[in-house]
Amino acid sequence: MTETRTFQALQKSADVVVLGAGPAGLVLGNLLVAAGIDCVVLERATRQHVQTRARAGFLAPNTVRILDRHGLADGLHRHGRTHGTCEFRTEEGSFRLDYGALGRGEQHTVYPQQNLVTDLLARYLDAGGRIRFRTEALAVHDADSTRPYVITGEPDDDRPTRWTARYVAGCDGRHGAARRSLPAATVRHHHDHGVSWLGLLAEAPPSLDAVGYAVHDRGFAGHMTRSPQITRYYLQCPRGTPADAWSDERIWDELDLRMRAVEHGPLRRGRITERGVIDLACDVVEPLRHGSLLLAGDAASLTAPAAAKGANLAILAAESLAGALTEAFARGDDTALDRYSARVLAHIWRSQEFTHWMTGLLHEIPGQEHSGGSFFHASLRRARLRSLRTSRTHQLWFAENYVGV
Ligand code: RFL
Repeated sequence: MTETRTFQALQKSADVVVLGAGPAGLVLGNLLVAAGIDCVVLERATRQHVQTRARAGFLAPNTVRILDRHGLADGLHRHGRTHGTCEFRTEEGSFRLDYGALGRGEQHTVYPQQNLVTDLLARYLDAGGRIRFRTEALAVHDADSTRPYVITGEPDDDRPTRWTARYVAGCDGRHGAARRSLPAATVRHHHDHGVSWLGLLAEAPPSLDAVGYAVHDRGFAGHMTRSPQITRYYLQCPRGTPADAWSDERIWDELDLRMRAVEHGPLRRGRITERGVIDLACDVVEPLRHGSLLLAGDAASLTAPAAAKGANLAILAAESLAGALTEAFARGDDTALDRYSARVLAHIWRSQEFTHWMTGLLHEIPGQEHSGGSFFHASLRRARLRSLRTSRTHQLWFAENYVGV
C-alpha cells in the first residue's frame, strides 16, 4: 500500500528574506537591521560550518571602507594585517611589485573570510537580527509579484515552510535557489578558462613576505599568506584531477619546483589541512533584478580566484543593495532598485576583465597547443611579464586594478 501524505506548509514572513549567510547575505542583513527593516537570513548550513569555511583572505581597501562605514570592521582592524607586495617568479628570474606603494598607495588587508563571517554574524545577532541555520531554500516563487515567497525545508519538521516577503535577496552563491528560480530567459554569460587549480591550506608559516605567483612550464603555482601559521597554496593541475590524487609530499615537491626553490629558497612545509579542486570559470547573470528577486555576491557573478575579487564584489553589492532596499521602503517605489543592477554590473565587469587578464598572465591557455599556438601564447605571456617588470605605467595600471573593485 502506498501512503500519500500532504502537508500544509508553515507560514512565516519578513519584509526581506535573505538567502545565504556568506559575506553578501550577512553584510546585507546587518545593514537592513541597522535601517530598521524587518528581515530574516535563511542559511542551509550550520553556524559552525559557515564560521569555519576557509575561502578568501584578501580584502580590498574599498571593502574595508564599506565595513568601516557601517561599524563592521573592528575584528579586521584588530587582527588583520596590511599587505602590499607580490612577487612573480618566472624562468627569467623574479621581480617584486610593491603595489601598495604605487599610485594611491592602497593595500590589501589580509583577514580570513571565516573570521569576517564570524564577526558579521555576531554583530547581526547582537543587533537583534533573525537567522535560521540548517534551512535550505528550495525555490523562490512569484518573483514577478509584490508578494514573492520562498519555500524552505525545515531542519526539525517534515513540513516545508513558506516565507512570504516583499523582496527576496539571493545571496546563496552559485548553486543556490535564487539562481535556480530565475526566469528561463535570463542571460547568463559564462566563460571557462579551461584551467584547474588544486587549492590547498597548509599549517605552515608563509614562505615569503609577498603574494607569490610562479609561472612555470609545468603549470602555475601560487602562495598567499592567511595568518602567521597558515598559508594558502595553489597548484595548477590537469582538468579532472581528483583532490586526493597527489600525496602531501608530491604537492610540496611540485610547489618547490614551480616556485623555484633552488634559486629562491625552499618553502616552509607543514601539514596540508584542506584541499579542493577549483575549475577556473566565471559567469555573470544579467540583470541582477528580476521583479522582487535581487541577486548579490556569487549568486550574481562568479569570478575565478586568480585576482581575489569575489568576496570584495559580494560586499560591494550587499552595501549597494541595502541602500536601494532602504530607499525603496522609505519612498514606496522601486526606482533605486532599478538602478542597483546597472551600478553593480559595472563593477562586476571591470573585475571580470582584470581577472581574465590575470588568468592569462599566469597560465598556459589550454587548447592553443596545436598549430604553434602554445609557443605564440607563451611568448605573449613572457612579453606581458617583462612589461609588468619594467614599465611604470603598466605597474600603476596593475596596482589600481589589483587592489580595486
Ligand atoms: P558564499 O560565501 O558562497 O555564501 C553563500 C551562502 O549561501 C548558502 N546557501 C544556501 N542557503 C540557503 N538555501 C540554499 N539553497 C543555499 N545555497 C547556498 C551557503 O551555505 C553559503 O553560506 O557567497 P557570497 O556571500 O556571495 O560570498 C562570495 C565569496 O564567498 C566568494 O566570492 C569568495 O570566497 C571568492 N574567493 C576570494 N574572494 C576574494 O575577494 N578574495 C580572495 O582572496 C578569495 N579567495 C575565493 C578565494 C574563493 C575560493 N573558492 C571557494 C574557490 C579562495 C578560494 C579557494
